[in-house]
Amino acid sequence: MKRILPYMLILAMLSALAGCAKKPEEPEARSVVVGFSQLGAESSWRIANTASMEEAAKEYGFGLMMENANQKQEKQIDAIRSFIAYQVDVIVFSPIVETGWDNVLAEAKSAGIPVILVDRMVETADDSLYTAYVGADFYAEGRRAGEYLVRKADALGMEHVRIAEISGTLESTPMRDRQRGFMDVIAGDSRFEVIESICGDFLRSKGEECAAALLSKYGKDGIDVIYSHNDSMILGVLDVLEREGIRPGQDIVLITVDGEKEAVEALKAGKINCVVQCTPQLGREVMELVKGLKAGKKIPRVSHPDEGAFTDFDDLADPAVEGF
Ligand code: GYE
Repeated sequence: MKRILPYMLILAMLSALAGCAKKPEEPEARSVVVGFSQLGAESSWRIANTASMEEAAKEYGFGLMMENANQKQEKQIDAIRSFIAYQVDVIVFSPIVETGWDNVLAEAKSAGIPVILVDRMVETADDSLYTAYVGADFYAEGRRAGEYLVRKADALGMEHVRIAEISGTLESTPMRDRQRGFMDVIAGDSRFEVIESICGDFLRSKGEECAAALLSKYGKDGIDVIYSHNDSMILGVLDVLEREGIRPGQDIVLITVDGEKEAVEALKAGKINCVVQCTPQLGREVMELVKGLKAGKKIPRVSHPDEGAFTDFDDLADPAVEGF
């Protein structure tokens, strides 16, 4: 038996080698490598988005080099430079803020590597620095939040509505556009007053801090509505309100954006009044564009997913009312 073992090993190695020899017959697509710079892990939305990108890359048979920047722009720039050095086929990235990318994007361009922006946008004078954008229409999301509030104020007969806004990361696309869309809807209606806008960086812990600061400044009777730019922050607010014996969704109207499970459950429980949807499932659309690019096709410049909102005016028992 002892003598047979080495032969068996050799045989096993030979058949493994034979297996290797088959490799070139694998689908062409496997030779595509995508460099993906994710901006962080600040929310359930972000974690679901990362998973969506990983799953889609696998499904399309693409290699995915992913770097997570932990909310640091410099780290994203480093990651993009490493993708250029590696000569990936396509660079995909979610810019944490909108400005400051021109140099590194110009480097990608001169290396001949196309860039697809996912989730967030860049602000640049040179539109040729990126090939496509895949992500939500954040302005429309902000408008949906505002439209809900107008309807709610009408339904409750509110005459003076004091709104506190908890914003996402300053200078990021969702922060800017969710604010702009919301403000555009309520502007010119004298019932509405934005008493304060503070930044919670899309983080649950900061949502808590913001809620505590707002309550100590205005008291529970000084705030009618809290509009949060994402679910993580509103869930932090909810924790604080409940701790203070304030009934979320009743004493203070809560409006949020994303649609993660915990927030949708809170909506069903009457603790949140409106959840504007923003899907993190962007991976397939991105990989479809990568495939198109590799096939030499012209790809759409902007792709927005279809989105809506869940509110306390809806039939919340409808199975379509579901979080991610
Ligand atoms: O709403 C928030 C996340 O950019 C759409 O970032 C994304 C936002 C999302 O941290 O939860």
